[in-house]
Amino acid sequence: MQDLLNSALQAIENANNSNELKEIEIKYLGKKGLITEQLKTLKDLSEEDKRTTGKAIQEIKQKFLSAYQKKASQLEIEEINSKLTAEFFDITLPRLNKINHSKKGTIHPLNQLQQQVEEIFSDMGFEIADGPEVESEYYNFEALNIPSHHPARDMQDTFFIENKADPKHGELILRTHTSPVQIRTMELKGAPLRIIVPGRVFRYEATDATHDSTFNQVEGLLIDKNIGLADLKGIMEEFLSRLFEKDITVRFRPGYFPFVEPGLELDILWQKGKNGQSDKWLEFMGAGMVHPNVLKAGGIDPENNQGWAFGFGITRLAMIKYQIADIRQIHNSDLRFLKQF
Ligand code: FA5
Repeated sequence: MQDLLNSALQAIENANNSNELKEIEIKYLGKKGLITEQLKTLKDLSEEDKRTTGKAIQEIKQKFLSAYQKKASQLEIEEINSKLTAEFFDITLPRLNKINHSKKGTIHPLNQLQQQVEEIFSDMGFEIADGPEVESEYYNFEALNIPSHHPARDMQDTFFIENKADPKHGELILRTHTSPVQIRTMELKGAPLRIIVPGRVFRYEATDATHDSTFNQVEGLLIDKNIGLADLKGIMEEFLSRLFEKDITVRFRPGYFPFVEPGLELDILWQKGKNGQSDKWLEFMGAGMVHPNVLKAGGIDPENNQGWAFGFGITRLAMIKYQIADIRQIHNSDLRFLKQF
């Protein structure tokens, strides 16, 4: 038995890792282990021998277990340490140059501009309103004083959604301008109102350098008592001067939109004419005093309230501000273009 113990202790001592140690435990203490087998022989011995031999085997077992546990914890520490060494990484290492940081995303120029527009109008007390891109004929046309068969419907060629007629609101369409949100917000909030509506609009037209079939507009609507066009002129000059970071002069020209009366176009003075040449004006947006029929459609009493509205193409504004020659570049997701902003 002393030999058995010696060989067991020697095996434990020589174990290189916890798997080998586990094998040794099975070899000596498993169901058919060498020490276990010794215990099984006890039943054939006399009472006297059982006691002495039993005690001796138990002592061997205890010595085996204590050597085993000592070795097990020693191996465990060794194994943790070697794992830590293998998995060590240096968090202070400088980055590898081959990682191309120019691939980091940037905010799309159109969104950058929209954020700026929202900020400036928010500072002037305007709230930002929203409406659906899939709109009904009622909100896009009728409520804006454009009945069906009105020639003005041809001014904005329309995408229709197939088989989606709604008896109350007419066909479903892709909105052709942000003006339907005027009616939706009047219905929702009533007077007074001071909102801008940035949003995407759609027109069924051929594209060229200045026309796209999807583009973004910003609608403006102010309704209160004793409101006039002088307020509109002041607000637009303030807005444009802040946006272009220089003093901007604007002028009104007569214009026609069925939902405003009088209707007008607003131009920006872009270049003062030198040496007797005429000034260069840029067409910027449509606007006018909200038509009484439109106020009525929105549930606002036209006897006691007035307002003005405007709508400009922010995609065109982006072209002016960032000097983009072709509007179609704005939506084609070409990284060589987008990385410039
Ligand atoms: C309108 O859409 C009116 N709803 C604007 C308005 C609102 C007038 C409130 C009065 C009161 P218009 O169709 O002109 O108007 O479009 C307004 C702006 O959208 C244009 O000045 C232009 O900047 C832009 N725009 C129009 N068509 C296109 C297009 N195909 N591609 C890019 N921008 C366009």
